[in-house]
Amino acid sequence: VSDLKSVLKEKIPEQQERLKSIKKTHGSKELGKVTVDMAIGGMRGITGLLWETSLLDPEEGIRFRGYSIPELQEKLPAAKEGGEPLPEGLLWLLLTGEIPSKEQVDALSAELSYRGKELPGHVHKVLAALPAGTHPMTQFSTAVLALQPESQFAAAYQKGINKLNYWDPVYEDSLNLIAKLPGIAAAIYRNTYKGGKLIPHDTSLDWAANLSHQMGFDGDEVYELTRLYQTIHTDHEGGNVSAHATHLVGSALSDPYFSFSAGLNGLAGPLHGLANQEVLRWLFDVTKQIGQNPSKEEVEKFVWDTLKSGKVVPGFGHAVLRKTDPRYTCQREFAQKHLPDDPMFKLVSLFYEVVPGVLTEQGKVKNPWPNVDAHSGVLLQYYGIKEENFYTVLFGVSRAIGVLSQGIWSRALGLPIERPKSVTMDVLEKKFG
Ligand code: NMX
Ligand code: MLT
Repeated sequence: VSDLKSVLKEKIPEQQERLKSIKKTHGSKELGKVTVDMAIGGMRGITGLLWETSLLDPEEGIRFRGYSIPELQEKLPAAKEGGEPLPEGLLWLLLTGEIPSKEQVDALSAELSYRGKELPGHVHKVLAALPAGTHPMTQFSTAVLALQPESQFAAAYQKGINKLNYWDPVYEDSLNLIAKLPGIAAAIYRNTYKGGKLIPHDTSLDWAANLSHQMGFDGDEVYELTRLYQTIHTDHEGGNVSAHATHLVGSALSDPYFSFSAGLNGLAGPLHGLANQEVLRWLFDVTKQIGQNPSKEEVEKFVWDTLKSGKVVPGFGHAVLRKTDPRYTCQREFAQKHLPDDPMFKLVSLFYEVVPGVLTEQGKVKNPWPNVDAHSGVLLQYYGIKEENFYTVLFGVSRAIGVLSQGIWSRALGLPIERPKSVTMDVLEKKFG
């Protein structure tokens, strides 16, 4: 067997046994303590989720099924010799734990192309009915929800599917949804910024190149950027807002359309995925106020002014990471290779020199280093994707690959409905007062 679904299916029984044995042998052991600060402080530091597809180390950053980003760049099949990984390969890795061959990835590209080449007509109508000026993330989440009537899982549940088989229609829904996302994102882009003239899906292109192509951007380099971008934004373990929201909603056995739409609504927040849009606005503010070539001192003052006005510095800080995000580093390397003299890249580099020092001096943040969102917009700008309001949609397309892969495993492993206990202030005062 070598197609994705068969390889995945073979792995499920052994992983179910593995989890059973972990529960039996270690089920009552403690993973850590929970303090009042943690309950009040967004559950920061509580280890309380099972998430198989990736794991975040505070110092080293993300690993996908054990592989770092440089390792993925080396090992995953690429569209061209020495090029960036194909995100379809990462989908395979996240679902099976195995690095696929080029043939397997090509077959998966063709399958996604087949599943995704047409959007149901009503999705276009739903998008067209939204008022002009509706934010692209609102459009995106709405379009995903508009696909929900296609859910094979919801239909199977109504027919009384055995819980042992949940994973199968969830797999079908997830693959169909991932396949359709480039078409949805491109339709939103073309409707919002290019007068509604859509560009048809090209069955000869891989999944990421099709996204770029349907948006209206063709060429080797922009395809490579899209492949890299779509690979690195997929997954960031389970506790981030979009992953956790998708997981939470899916745990009620809401189907992948419902749960991913919920995840997108979380990604649309400025402290999470919308930060990539905010970074671009902030960089434009800098150039408007102090020009394209500001000095270090001018940038330093600008950062302090942002902090003093009670705003966050977008693209910096992280809830778990304590070093520069490796997703930032690989985008920096891409820029050094392809756009070393771009003035906006130089500005981003200047911020990398200045911001961590200012945030450290201010003494509030736990992590003064840049995250993924500090760099992505500048690369997109360079290739002509100038509309920063759209950037979080691109993040969302990628995030589907991670959170839906875990969603399939959550159903295969029979994970239960998520329902942590909450308390009132009254309870805390009575308990500890
Ligand atoms: N600029 C200014 N203040 C900050 C920043 C920042 N970049 N990061 C953290 N702080 C503040 C934070 O608001 C908090 O202040 P207060 O005590 O007044 O509430 C204090 O520093 C301590 O926060 P941390 O524990 O360091 O950070 P936390 O885990 O609460 O939040 C983020 C993590 C990512 C939400 C936060 O660093 C932030 O708001 N960064 C800017 C927005 C951003 O770039 N988000 C994108 C994250 C990546 N992604 O794609 O999702
Ligand atoms: C993410 O990619 O989800 C962000 O870095 C946020 C996080 O991990 O908390």
